[in-house]
Amino acid sequence: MISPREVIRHFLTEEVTITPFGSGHIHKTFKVAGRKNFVLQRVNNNVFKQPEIIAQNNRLAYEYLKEKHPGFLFPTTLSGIDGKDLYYDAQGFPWRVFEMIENTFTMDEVASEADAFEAAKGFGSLARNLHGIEVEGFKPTLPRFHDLSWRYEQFTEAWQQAAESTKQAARAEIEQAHSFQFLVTEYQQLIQRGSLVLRVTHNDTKINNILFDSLSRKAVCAIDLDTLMPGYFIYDLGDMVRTFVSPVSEEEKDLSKVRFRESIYRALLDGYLSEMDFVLTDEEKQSIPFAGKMMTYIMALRFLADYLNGNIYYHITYPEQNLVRAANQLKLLQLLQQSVA
Ligand code: GN1
Ligand code: MG
Repeated sequence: MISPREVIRHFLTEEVTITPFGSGHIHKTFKVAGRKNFVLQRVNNNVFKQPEIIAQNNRLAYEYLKEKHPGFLFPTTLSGIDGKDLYYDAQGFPWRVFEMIENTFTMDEVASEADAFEAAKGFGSLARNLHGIEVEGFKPTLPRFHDLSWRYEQFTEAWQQAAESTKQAARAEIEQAHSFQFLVTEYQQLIQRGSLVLRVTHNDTKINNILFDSLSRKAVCAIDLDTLMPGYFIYDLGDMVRTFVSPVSEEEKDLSKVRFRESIYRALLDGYLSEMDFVLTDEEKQSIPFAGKMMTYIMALRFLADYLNGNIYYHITYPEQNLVRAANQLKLLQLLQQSVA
């Protein structure tokens, strides 16, 4: 990899210290400490094949928010010394820099109802403030990203072409994944009935994509706007359910620790609806119970497919990691299926 120290010179002239930062699965992220602090990121352009679309969508949102909701915090990238937002290194990787938003922190697991409420309100306020923007101007940065039918097909392909030994190792998870196929049908029906409104959604509303204020613990802003694009509200609400309700994250190996916390679920719904209640249609609200199941299922399928494909998509630190993540998500899905109606 080209050294981040070399790359940062294309954005800043001062002396800085660079250290690895964050817990994302896709990009490489660094903290840059100088007179001010910055976040430096090498964009994974194997995943995001057209990083310019990210920039274009973000610009549209930024301009709209600046006009309609001045004061709303929406993190944008810095221009490089050449005036461009993205710097392409000698290996063809795009890099970008954000200003660090100080006196904030992220969490990987939700500890309290108050935190669940705040984080959901944070994502909800982004959705509410973008309500009214022309959706047609936004292009998908990742086509069919949360299309459950397509994710199921991809899982099926991965399963069919995996080596026998890999399939054996994942036998229990594959069987469980098949047993939830009815959710794909439910998804298709929702879409076909036209029950959901196409909106500009965040599409990656996991708990660690909200910055909390270090003192007040209020939500400061949503980060990771790579997948800000047309979508349905269930994608955002569902990924919150997926990452908030269990006391442990998707990385937890001890499945007995994966639990559904009813009071956290209620708090996150309250927080989200405190912003979005008057925006969502009555028909959309009927699909609230489906949201968490759908997004938990989609992540189970994606982790499992990646394991079967030989771990080509998500960063892993040990060989079974994607299988562990899939098992974790399938356990959570079972709990959601029992508890949410
Ligand atoms: C990926 O890179 P990160 O951690 O922000 C993934 C999300 C998953 C998430 C699971 C572009 O997000 O869809 O929910 O991992 N993003 C992409 O932790 O695939
Ligand atoms: Mg992301």
